[in-house]
Parts: sequence; structure tokens; C-alpha cells
Amino acid sequence: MTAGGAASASGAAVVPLAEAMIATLKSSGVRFLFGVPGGGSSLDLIAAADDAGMQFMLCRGETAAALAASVAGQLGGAPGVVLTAIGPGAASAVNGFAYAHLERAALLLICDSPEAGQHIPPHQEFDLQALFRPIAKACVCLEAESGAAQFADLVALARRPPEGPILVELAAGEARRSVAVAAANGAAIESGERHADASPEGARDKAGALLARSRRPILLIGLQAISSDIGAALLRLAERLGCPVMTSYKAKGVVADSHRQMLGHLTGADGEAAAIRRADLIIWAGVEPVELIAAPWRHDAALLALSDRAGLEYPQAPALELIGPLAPALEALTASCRRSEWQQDEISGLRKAVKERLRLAGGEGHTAESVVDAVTAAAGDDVRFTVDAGAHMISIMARIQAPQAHRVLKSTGLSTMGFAVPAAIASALVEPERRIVAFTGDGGLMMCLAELSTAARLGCRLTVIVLNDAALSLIDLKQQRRQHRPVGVRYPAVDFAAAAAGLGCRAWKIGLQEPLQPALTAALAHDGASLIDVAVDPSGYGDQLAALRG
Ligand SMILES: Cc1ncc(C[n+]2csc(CCOP(=O)(O)OP(=O)(O)O)c2C)c(N)n1
Ligand SMILES: [Mg+2]
Repeated sequence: MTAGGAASASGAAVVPLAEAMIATLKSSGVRFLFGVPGGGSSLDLIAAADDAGMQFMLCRGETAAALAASVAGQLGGAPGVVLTAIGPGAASAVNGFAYAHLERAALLLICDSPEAGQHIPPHQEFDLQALFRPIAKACVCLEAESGAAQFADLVALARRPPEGPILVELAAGEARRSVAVAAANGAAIESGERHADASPEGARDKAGALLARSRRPILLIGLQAISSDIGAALLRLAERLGCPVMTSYKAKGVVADSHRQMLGHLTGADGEAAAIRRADLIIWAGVEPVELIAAPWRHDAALLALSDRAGLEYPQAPALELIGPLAPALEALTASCRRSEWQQDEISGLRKAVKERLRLAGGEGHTAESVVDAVTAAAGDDVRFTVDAGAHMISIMARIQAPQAHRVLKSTGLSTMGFAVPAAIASALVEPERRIVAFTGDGGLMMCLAELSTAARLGCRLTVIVLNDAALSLIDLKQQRRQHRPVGVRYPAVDFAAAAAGLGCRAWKIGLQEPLQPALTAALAHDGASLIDVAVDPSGYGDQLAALRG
């Protein structure tokens, strides 16, 4: 609580609700608020945050603000917070809110709300809760009387697994009303509260027995592994079994990509199916089904599922499900298991085959593959990458070698375009010393172009690499496959370097056959926001996509 708060008769501090809410956020570890303010309670919250030494990061659009807030929360271990105006401001944040819903980010969207009794005329008003409810953990209109305690509960709710987004409507009049607050009640999650062990008695023994009967298990790792921080436990199990390992895109790096047992990424597509088909048991370690593309599950091997939450819609009924904390379940399996019958030669062969299948045939000049190889060679070991959605993504995810979780950030459950730049901004704020490279297609960048000015204004040390093929190539390919005419997927190339320069970034435009290296060297040395617009040849995408997805 701030020093300025008066005291009530009971000795509790008396402060405006906005101040109490900011105190709760601060004690929960929140450092930044993102958003586009409206003229109501968001102004009170921004003022209270400023007084409390927390920074409000103005973004140019609410979708990007909600994405940035979600990612800042995921990286910083605290909830993300986004402030918006009434009606159109909140509605404009829906896609970022959906990211938090599908990709397990604790997020609080606090939007302005009309004052009680002032609904006529209903200018800019509609039922926001009805809009958000299907993808929200809760939708609440805060009132001063109960607001401080209720808000602390909401912060805790957002963080409780499965982490997710909450809509908080707040009128300026309520935000300014004084409330008595007992103590700065940081909405910390008790360790026992995070995951309760809900497996039936003896389930771990049964899991051990299932694993003991398997001669060729495979370990599939998903996004739950990141919040549970169980990379080391997974590695112990994998090495004890000597079995192949795959991570989802979201869990990339949880076991290092360079590890000799790593086969590549689990996406649900054809590319990896041959390898999984050789297994007689699938150990499903914290994969959220939403991480897989919508394709038929092609495997018959029994599924031993480990999940930190109940209610997952698995692609195949598990032979056994262990629900609860992942770490002790993994330790128990590791203690009781023995080496599998997999031979390293076979695993190495599968790894090579998966990699070869994802190669992008070169056309004339730059391709997504040649660009990502050049960038990773030039970038230091510590650089973090963010990746957008589109055809370019396949090569980029396949070629970057992540040694740790969170080295590469990508939207997977939602797979939204317009993610890479806001995520890079969030990373640059949370870890300013770490340089960021954001890979995006031209279509994805168009959806968040204005945020280049946010990056420039905030001095983010990030470099945006636009793989410019003047097309929505992924959709172009799908259109071609369905033998439709090319309508609505191609357009004249945009000069992103000129646009970025106008928005305050250092920028370079590289033609299809022009050298990339000098611009890359200069951009990676620049102490601020930069962009390289590189023309790429998309002609290899069709075969690559066919090899990956059938
Ligand atoms: C917000 C959003 N809108 C639409 C889509 C569907 N979609 C997926 S990839 C894609 C095209 C991406 O184009 P671009 O960014 O240029 O990348 P490219 O495929 O050309 O490499 C579209 C429209 C999406 N995933 N997210
Ligand atoms: Mg494109």
C-alpha cells in the first residue's frame, strides 16, 4: 500500500480502489501494464501505477497490447495486464485474449465501464461479458465495496493452472472510491495450490508397470512442461530410457534441440508420424491437445498421459492418465524404468529423416531457409527469437536450434498472425539485455505494423526480419491445392523498410538476389529497433508443406 493511504478506524489503510488494485498487481510481480487507455478508469489505473513505479506501455492497438501483456507475463512469471477503453477498446483486444485462453497465459484485461445508472444513451456499449465469456476464466464488473479483495482473488485465479485470461470491467467512479485494505495481499499462488495430485491411488505404480512392458517408448513434451519447469526431470527420464523425444513448438528447447535423442517437433502432422509409429508406448508429457494441428491422429500405440490438469481432449483415449504435478510423476517413472530397446543409430536416422523432410528447395535467391540460417549464424548464442504464423514459419522453427525453453516464442494453440512483433517487444521489456529477432511474413507484419513505432519509442533492442513474398503464401498454397484461382492472397510488394524508417526504426530493404549479410551485421549491432525487409522466393513452400502435412 502506498504511504499516502489514510487509515480507517480498524487500522486498515484507506485508498482509492485503483491504488489498491495496483498494489495487488505490484506485489504479484507485475512490472508493466500494456494497453491503449480510454477516458475512464484506465486513467486512474495509469496514474496509480505511475505513483507505484510501474510502467504503462502504450501500444498502438489493443490486440498487440494483449499479446505483449500475455507474453510479458509468461516470461516474467507474473500475470499480464492490459488496459483498454470501453466497448471498442476492449473488443479490439479479443485476439490477444484468445491467445491467453488457448496458450495458458495469466492475463487481466481491465477495461473502462460506464458509471452505474448512466447507460442512456448507450453510446459504445454492448454486452462485453457475453463477448468474452466463452474464452474467459471469469468476467467481472468490479465495485468499490468488494473490489479490492475480489481483484486479488481474480489475480490468483488467472494464475492458477490452467492459467488464462480474465475480463475486469471498472467504472472510473468505482476506481476512485476509497476502500479499506487490510494489507498488501499479493495474489501469490501457494505452491500446493498450483497443482493438486488428482490421480487415483496406485496410478503411478500402474504407469511404472505400463512403461516396464514397453520396449520402444517415445517421449512427447508439450507446453505444460514450461510452466512446471521440468526440463531436467524430462531429460533424466529420456536418458534413462534412451528413447526418442519430441517437443511441441511451444515447448521447443525444454530438451535441447541438439540433444541426440531429439527427433524434432511434435505438430500432429505427417512429417513426424513415421517416427512416432515405431513406438509401442507414447509418453504424453504435458502436451495440450490444442498444440496439435487439426489432423487425424495416426497412431495406435498406447498413450501414457501426464497432465497438470484434468479434462484434456486427447486425440486417442489414454491407457492411463496421471493428473497432477508433472515433476513427481516423472521422478517416479524415472526411478522405476529401465533402458528401452531403441538403438541410438535408429534414433539418429529418424532425426535425420525428419530434418530432411523439412528442407526447403531453393529457388533463385533468398528463401525462408537461407534467411534463417544466415540470421542464426550471425546472431549471438543468447538471442531470443519470435516467430509469426505462415509458410515461412516451418523452415524457421525447423532450423533454429533452441538450447532452452523460451528461446523461441511462437503462438501455437491459436497460431495467430501478428504475434512475433508484440512478443518481441514484451521480451525486450522483460529482459532488456537480451537481443530479440522477430521473424514475420509480410501479411503478419501488416497486422501489427504500427507496433514498430512502439518498439522504436521504447528503445527495444529488437530486429524484425520480414520474409517478404508479397503473398499470404500459406493460404495461397491451400488455394492452389483446391484448384481455385489466385484471388485474395497476392498483392503488390510493400516497402516495409520505408514504412519502418517512418515509424522510427533503422531499416534495410534487401532484394531477392542482394546480399543480406551487411544489413544483418548492422541491424544486430544497432542499439534499438531495426528491421530488414528481405524478398524471399516462396516457390519451395508447396513441396515442403506436402512433406510435412501430407
Ligand atoms: C490473425 C490471423 N488471421 C488469419 C490467419 C490465417 N493465416 C495463417 S497463415 C496466413 C498467411 C500468412 O501470410 P504471411 O504473413 O505473409 O506469411 P507467409 O505465409 O507468406 O509466409 C493466414 C492468413 C491467422 N493464422 N491469424
Ligand atoms: Mg507472405
